[in-house]
Amino acid sequence: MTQYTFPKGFLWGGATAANQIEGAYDQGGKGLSSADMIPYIPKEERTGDHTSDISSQQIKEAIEGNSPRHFPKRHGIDFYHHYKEDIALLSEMGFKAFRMSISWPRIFPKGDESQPNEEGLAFYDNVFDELRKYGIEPIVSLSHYEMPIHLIEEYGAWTNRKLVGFFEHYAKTVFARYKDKVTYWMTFNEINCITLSPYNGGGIVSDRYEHVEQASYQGLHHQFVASALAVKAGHEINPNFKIGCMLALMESYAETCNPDDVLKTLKEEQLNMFFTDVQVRGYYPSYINRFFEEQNIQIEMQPGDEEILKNHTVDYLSFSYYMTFVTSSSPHGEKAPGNLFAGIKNPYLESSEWGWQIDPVGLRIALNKLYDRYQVPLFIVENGLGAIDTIQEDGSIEDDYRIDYLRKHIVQMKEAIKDGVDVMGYTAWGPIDLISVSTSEMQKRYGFIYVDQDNEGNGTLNRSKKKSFHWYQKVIETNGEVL
Ligand code: BGP
Repeated sequence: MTQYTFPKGFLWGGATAANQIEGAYDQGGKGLSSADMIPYIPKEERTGDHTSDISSQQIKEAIEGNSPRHFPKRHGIDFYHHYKEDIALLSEMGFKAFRMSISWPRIFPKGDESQPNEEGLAFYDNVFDELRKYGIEPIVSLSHYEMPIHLIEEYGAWTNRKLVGFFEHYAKTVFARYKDKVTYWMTFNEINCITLSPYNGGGIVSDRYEHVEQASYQGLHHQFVASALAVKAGHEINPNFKIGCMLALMESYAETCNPDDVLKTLKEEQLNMFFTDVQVRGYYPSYINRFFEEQNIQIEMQPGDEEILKNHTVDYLSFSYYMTFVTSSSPHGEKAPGNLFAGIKNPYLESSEWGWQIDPVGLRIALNKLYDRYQVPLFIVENGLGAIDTIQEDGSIEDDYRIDYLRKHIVQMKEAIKDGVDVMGYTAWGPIDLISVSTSEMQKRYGFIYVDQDNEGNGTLNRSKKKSFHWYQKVIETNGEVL
């Protein structure tokens, strides 16, 4: 029978990443991570939109400790010490699910050790126990934009095949440890990021490679294999595990009905679907060969790789959705930025304060297309509005703009469910204000819960409820009936 509303057991909640919330970067035996190297650069001094792709020089300064900059991802919002208070607030909102990531260098400080760091493992035991206490399902990413810095400096990060083994060992360690506490996993956050923002996605420092695309796509192949091996190991350790892939979805419309525009849009769509084609279908699609040839990219595969990819595909497909783009065969006009990508401005859409084009209907389109293509459960694991919040005199925050954004997207998700799409859950990005990945800002806030901290790291870190807190609480309580 057609599902006309949100299914029972729908995973409502919010999503975070260790490097954007935890802090305590040098506590509990944690090693330095790639994210710990990323400084906050004020807007006036920035050269691009994205500040996460950094240079060898910046890494050197950060490691030697002689940079005058503030490093926001080292401190996050200090979830490491506030997790009990934060989880209690999430539970008050009625969360069914909480997406978070494990910080790899908290478990393996250097990344290449055989023995894990017990203090790191114990921290996540505590977090999972706390979530379980309130009946909140943890949704855990193994890798969300961070890796031990040692693996970058010593091995060249994901360009090196050895990373596959290190990652597999890390995955097996946490799967075995948390097999009775966690059911839902995902391997690499926004796996397409490695080709768009190589440092962020794969620890690849662009100035160290002559042909960065070659390095990135080779690194990506290693991530594909590592992800499939993790799926294999996870299913062996607990057959009930649900292990997914995660894509930054980049829906784009052809600017006109000129066949050249339509073709260009199709080609861009293939380049976005390439990642999930491999992880859901289990093989490299034929269209990618031409792209590799034109870009002079050669993927080195080992015997057995194709079989690994084929035999260990993911259980579900999760993705982030923030904006859409427009594609033209002859690029022109004003650019509309996005989290990893920029396109042409769409005259029918409004934009966020950061220029991201807001497109709720695009979410319904994307859900339909993804389900047509793959026929596996879909999970929206990131969606939300980054905005500057103003605190009223009485301390309240009237974030109606955020409610409006989320409501419109949830309405369209519901329409997609009516269309017959199998959607398993929705976790809004940044339920508690956190550090922005693209700009390292604190003032780009997504939360239902406000955190008192500014871009330079000053503030009490006190948590308070915004208007959207009460709105989302109602949405979850009524399983999406009251929006
Ligand atoms: C996604 C990342 C998240 C998150 C989000 C919002 O690409 O997976 O980690 O931060 O984008 O982006 P930003 O923080 O730049 O606003």
